[in-house]
Amino acid sequence: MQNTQLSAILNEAKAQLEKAVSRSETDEVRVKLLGKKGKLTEILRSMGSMSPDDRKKFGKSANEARAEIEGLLARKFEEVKAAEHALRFSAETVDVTEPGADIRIGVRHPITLTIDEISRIFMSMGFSVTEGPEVETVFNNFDALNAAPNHPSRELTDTFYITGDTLLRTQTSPVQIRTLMRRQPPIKVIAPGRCFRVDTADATHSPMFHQVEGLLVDEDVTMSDLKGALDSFAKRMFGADVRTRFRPHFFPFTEPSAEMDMSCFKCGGKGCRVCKGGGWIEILGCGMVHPNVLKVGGVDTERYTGFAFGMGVERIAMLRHGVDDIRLFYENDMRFIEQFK
Ligand code: 2NL
Repeated sequence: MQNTQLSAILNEAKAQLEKAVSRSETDEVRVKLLGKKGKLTEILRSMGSMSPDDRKKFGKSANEARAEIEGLLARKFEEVKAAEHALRFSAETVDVTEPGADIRIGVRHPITLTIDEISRIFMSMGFSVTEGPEVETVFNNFDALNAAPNHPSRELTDTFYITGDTLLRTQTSPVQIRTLMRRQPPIKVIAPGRCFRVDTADATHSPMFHQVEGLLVDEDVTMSDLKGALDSFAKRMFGADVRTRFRPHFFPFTEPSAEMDMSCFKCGGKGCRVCKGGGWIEILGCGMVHPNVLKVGGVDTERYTGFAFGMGVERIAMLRHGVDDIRLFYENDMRFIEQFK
């Protein structure tokens, strides 16, 4: 190397390539020094004014410098290319043997499972399952069910009214009223679903809860049919050895009316924590359909009679599974929900 300009360019090439970390940065160095407007190119242009002798010598040196820089560039290029690949490989590494992300499949809710179980039992006795709206008319929810105009459950403090004549149903009976008004006997349906009553939530109360009601209307239906069907239900839901008893009660929509107790499935009736010592557990309300209700559906009350019943799904689920707080059903804590699948 005989020329200070050339050695300056060579040093510049070395210094800049030292810093370059990518192929594009390396190429920038090439353009700056060897490109059309590069420094070396510029110097070569100035050779025109040299004597032939100087030009020959300088040209030789310049070619050597170019060759050296090209060599440096080529080496650097390979170096950063390898580094870039290594970086990309490590960044894009996929462990094909890694197990896939856990897909969480939900489970059916314990209330759904309980409704399904109750429905299955009544379906096996020939009942069909019917559904209806949660927003109902005051007529379907109260008037049609023979509730006196001053019946306490009609109060604003007990029922969620939407308007003066619509409300959130307080039981699923309106579904059966709809069935009665649409069809003629024989009628044999159950109506599971969500109900609403103004209530402060505590361990046994919730303003939203579920019921399964049943209605059977046909010729020659008696209280014995009611007792047989509901006793059979209790045995299949809670165990073949439970016994049932019927205590007189009052409902506006049935006459006579009763509440059904079953002997405690836990202690067999001796008295324990589950039955609170009494040996009996109340599980549903029932009765012979009041003629006034049958008349709403245009049913000939001289020819047909019927029985009806209603039960709280949460209560049945709590008894069966030993759940002590109704609010657990509505918190959507999967640790709770998943125990019932
Ligand atoms: C209870 C009591 C009951 C009914 C519901 C009913 C429906 C029609 C006609 C007559 Cl369309 N009755 N339903 C009858 C007796 C009792 O529910 O304690 N439920 C939780």
